[in-house]
Amino acid sequence: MKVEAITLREIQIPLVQFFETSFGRIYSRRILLLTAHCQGVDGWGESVAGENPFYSSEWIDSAWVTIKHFLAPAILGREMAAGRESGPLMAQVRGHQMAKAAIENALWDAEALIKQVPLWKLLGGTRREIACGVSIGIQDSIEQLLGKIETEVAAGYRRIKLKVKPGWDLNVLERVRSRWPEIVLSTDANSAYTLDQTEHLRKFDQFNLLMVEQPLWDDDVYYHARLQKEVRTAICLDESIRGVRDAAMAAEMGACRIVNIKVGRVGGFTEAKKIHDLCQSFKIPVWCGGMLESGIGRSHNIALSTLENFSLPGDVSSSKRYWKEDIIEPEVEVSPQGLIPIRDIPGRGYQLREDVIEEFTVRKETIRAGAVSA
Ligand code: OSB
Ligand code: MG
Repeated sequence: MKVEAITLREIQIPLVQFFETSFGRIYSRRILLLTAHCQGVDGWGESVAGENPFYSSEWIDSAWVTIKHFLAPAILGREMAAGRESGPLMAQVRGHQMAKAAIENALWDAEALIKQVPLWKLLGGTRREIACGVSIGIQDSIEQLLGKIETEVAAGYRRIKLKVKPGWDLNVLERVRSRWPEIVLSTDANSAYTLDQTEHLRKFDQFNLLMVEQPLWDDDVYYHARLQKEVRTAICLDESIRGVRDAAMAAEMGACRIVNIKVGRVGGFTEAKKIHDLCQSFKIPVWCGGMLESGIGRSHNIALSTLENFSLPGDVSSSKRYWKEDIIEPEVEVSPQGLIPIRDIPGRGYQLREDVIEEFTVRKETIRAGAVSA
């Protein structure tokens, strides 16, 4: 497998419903898609870098220039036996996991097509269906939130995750739990609290939550370990886990009892698999996080979720919760039992709608070996 050229593309798509976290609200997405042209086979990847550097320091424009000037030149023209060989070639660049993941995942996508095997099998997956939950953003009112939860529970989702922040937390959980005492419920704070608020965070314990996700700083492990000793509810780390060493540190320190794996946040499938295996050895269950992906990233998340230790419902939900029209065919659908069946065909399992991709594209640039210098 040799990468002859890489095409970067930005698509812009409106979300069917706005999405609000503790760091802000968005109404539409700008998504970087990447095509690795490998001697007749095209592999596709999606970067989870957002519209702004608020979830992490990376954002779509930083990913674009980092790929163009450093990562693509490190990959172009190189002969590789497998997608996993791309990581070491890009290792000189520090950080920029979301940019690296777009390339690495495109190469796994190509590898699965070249070998004519389903991507989920190539990754080492075993599950034939995956369990789905939803992440519900902060709303304008609690009534509006209750309406959304009602819709998702009726659709069959197996876990409801609520975004929280100071002022939208205990009051909300009180109302939700009194209406649904039994549903599997969790919260995600996206780093909205500090260790000074331990007493406040301890009050989350009364709501029988599956987990509280990333309560403290995005780059922290140590203070989460301190907090986990003070609260009964399991802490789950998202932002803090940028690679397998972070996961090992968190496991050894007892900073969490659950890990959210986002393949785009950790630099690609190879690192995601390492984190999966490490967590399994510590008996820490993992689940697949989402970043409001288009169909390409979504199909990759589905493939990853087939690994054994993805034993909790992920944030991978149906295309129609995000997009009027997704860029893949068929769109991702969740059964009334809250499951996505795994498609047993070569590659990512979903065809691309290249006409729709073209329609949403606002810029495109192809990079060839030797054509760009830093
Ligand atoms: O923290 O998991 C998060 C979306 C954007 C940025 C961060 C997060 C999220 C989600 C959405 O929770 C999950 C999804 O439905 O894709
Ligand atoms: Mg999160």
